[in-house]
Amino acid sequence: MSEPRQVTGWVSNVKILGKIAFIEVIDDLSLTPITIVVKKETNSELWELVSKVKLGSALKIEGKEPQQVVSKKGRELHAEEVQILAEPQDLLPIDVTGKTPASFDDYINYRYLALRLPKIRAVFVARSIIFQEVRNFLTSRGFLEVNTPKIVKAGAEGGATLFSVDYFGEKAFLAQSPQLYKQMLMCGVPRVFEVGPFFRAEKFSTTRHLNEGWGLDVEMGFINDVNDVLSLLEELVTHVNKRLVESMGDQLKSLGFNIIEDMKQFPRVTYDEALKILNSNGFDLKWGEDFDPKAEKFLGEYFQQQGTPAYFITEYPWDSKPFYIMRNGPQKSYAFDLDIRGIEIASGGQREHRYSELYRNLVDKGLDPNDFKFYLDAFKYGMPPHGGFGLGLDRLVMVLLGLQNIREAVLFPRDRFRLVP
Ligand code: ATP
Ligand code: AMO
Repeated sequence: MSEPRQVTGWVSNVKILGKIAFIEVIDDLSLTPITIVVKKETNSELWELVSKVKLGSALKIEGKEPQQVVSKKGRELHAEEVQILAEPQDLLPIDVTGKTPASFDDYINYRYLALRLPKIRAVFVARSIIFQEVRNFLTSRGFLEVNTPKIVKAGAEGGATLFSVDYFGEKAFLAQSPQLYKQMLMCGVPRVFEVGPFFRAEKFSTTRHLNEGWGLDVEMGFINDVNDVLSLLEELVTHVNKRLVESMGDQLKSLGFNIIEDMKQFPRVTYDEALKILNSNGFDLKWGEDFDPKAEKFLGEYFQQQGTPAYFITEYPWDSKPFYIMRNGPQKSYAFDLDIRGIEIASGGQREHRYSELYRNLVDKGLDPNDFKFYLDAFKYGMPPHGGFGLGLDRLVMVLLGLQNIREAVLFPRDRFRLVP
């Protein structure tokens, strides 16, 4: 037996086999419970206590690890002292043994309990690794982590999807993205990133839209062209996935997650080439049209068949992209999307950094340059060529784990019908 040690956690299963009690306890951030063993003959007082312990109780256990572990789950503690810290007052609304599945909604309504289930806990452990690795990668590449306001005066991604806020009598909005701020910062810092929430009043009820999400925004100055941004994004996603697979790939696979073991190189196809692929496969899309979810899904399967789950679509029509994107000739732009498994994960591009061109872009998109004065001003003082992207972190978690619904990747999702918990 080892030195005595302490374990704290919740009872997820109780098995009494004759004179031995096996209490499974979810402790730390482990994805499998630790088995607490109590033998009647060694400690009858303790036996009395644990043989009546209720499922879901919070315990503190002192005990020793045996030399040989019998439990298939791999970790065991022979208890010497058990303290019941809290007991459930009601029947648990979801089965924490995982034997009887709960409804999709109940896993969200009782998320705190669902987190005791290895398959749900795994998602949020993976999410935390993904967020950490995003930060590690970008910091190692010389990016400054910044935080920009979430209550703003102007939207950057189209007026229809803004939540309005009464800001001491003045009309304000919840930020749809840090777009304007991260670009303004390009006039003072060469490379920035932000991990933060964004808000979109979209009335979609899809499996990949939320009304509050977490985004990664990256902006890099002094770029040669948009390919610098594509390469950085490819390296970032490859790094994050690699680290995820290294840290918990085996556990994820054994829990049934359809992970991506190898990202492979990301093909780069232009919008025109993607349109050609789609239209030669039964679609009837006109030049300039955005790819709808059906077309995105088809392209996802097309590239998957070639063994590449992630791919870029570049040179989008300028008309379909926001004012801050740089034009590429009369009709095209330097905007791109990154899709993984047929879902848009990120979009970005090279920006228009020349004041007069940017001013013209605003006018051409029907926007009033006066509303954007604070932003435009930054382009007067030596704004370098720059580009970047916005990446939906909830969507990234979803596709890297092979989840079917973005709500599974978020602790307390906000959609049109969900404001609590
Ligand atoms: P963007 O803001 O760049 O459009 P997005 O990630 O919201 O990004 P997608 O999810 O790839 O875009 O969907 C592409 C577009 O298809 C959406 O912007 C939206 O206009 C439209 N769309 C997607 N799902 C629906 C839906 N259920 N109902 C109506 N429109 C939808
Ligand atoms: P875009 O509007 O494409 O671009 O958003 C960037 C990424 O954010 C994610 N996303 C969403 N995820 C969940 N629910 C939503 N409602 C939602 N809307 C967007 C997607 C999307 O690819 N400023 C630009 C980025 C840039 O050019 O830097 C922007 O916001 O994964």
